[in-house]
Amino acid sequence: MLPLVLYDILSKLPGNSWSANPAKPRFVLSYKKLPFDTVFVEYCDIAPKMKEIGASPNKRDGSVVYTLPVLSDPNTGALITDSWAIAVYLDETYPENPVFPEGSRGLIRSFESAVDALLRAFLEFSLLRSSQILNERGQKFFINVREAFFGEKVDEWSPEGQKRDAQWEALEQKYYGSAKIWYEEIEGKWVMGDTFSYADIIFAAKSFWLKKVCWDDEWKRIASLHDGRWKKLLAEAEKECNLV
Ligand SMILES: N[C@@H](CCC(=O)N[C@@H](CS)C(=O)NCC(=O)O)C(=O)O
Repeated sequence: MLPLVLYDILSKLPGNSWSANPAKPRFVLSYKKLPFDTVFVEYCDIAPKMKEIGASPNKRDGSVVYTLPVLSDPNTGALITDSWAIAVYLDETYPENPVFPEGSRGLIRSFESAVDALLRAFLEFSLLRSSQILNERGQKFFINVREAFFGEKVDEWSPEGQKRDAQWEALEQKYYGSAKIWYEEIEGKWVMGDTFSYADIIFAAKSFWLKKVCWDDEWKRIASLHDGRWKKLLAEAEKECNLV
């Protein structure tokens, strides 16, 4: 079998990998024990590079935008944009070790929407930290794109004080507070009890991202929340996916 190719976003961090959306297919590929190589692309080069390889653009709020992750599968010729479409493709093409237990896709899709909606309240903070781990060229581009998206200059995204405090409150109480309810609703380690699924990958990928982009004291704050359960859950998901 030829290795698949995952297009991910370059950063200054050791090992480069940091971004939540490309982390999801990385978790899936490793969980399924599929061989793959990663091509890291500078944020500002995503559109030209994806046009060059013939990848389809994505949609964001009605506009067309080239995004990562993209997966290329030389075994079938498939070239897929979007983390969700990639997960579905991988489960359908390589059914061993499924990440979507039978009949779960619709619910997991809703789960992802719920996670993303809760994240919105502290997105400016997380994206500020994300911008800070990019190389200069990538950082400039990233900030321009997100300033247009938020309608706010980068300095206004998450200034220390009331706004930052409210973002932390949303992160700790709404985001991880809701997750606590979901994960406590059923006995067992995962969202679906004893069955590991793409829902856990969605959630783990966000914690992975926060761990990578937050400053040490900020990650410690998240890691100690609810008796350390989110740090532990991330470590367990990484282990389940053969990433550590
Ligand atoms: N729904 C998409 C979202 C992908 C996405 O927004 N990717 C970001 C990086 S995390 C991106 O490539 N952005 C490029 C840009 O905004 O120009 C997915 O899950 O793959």
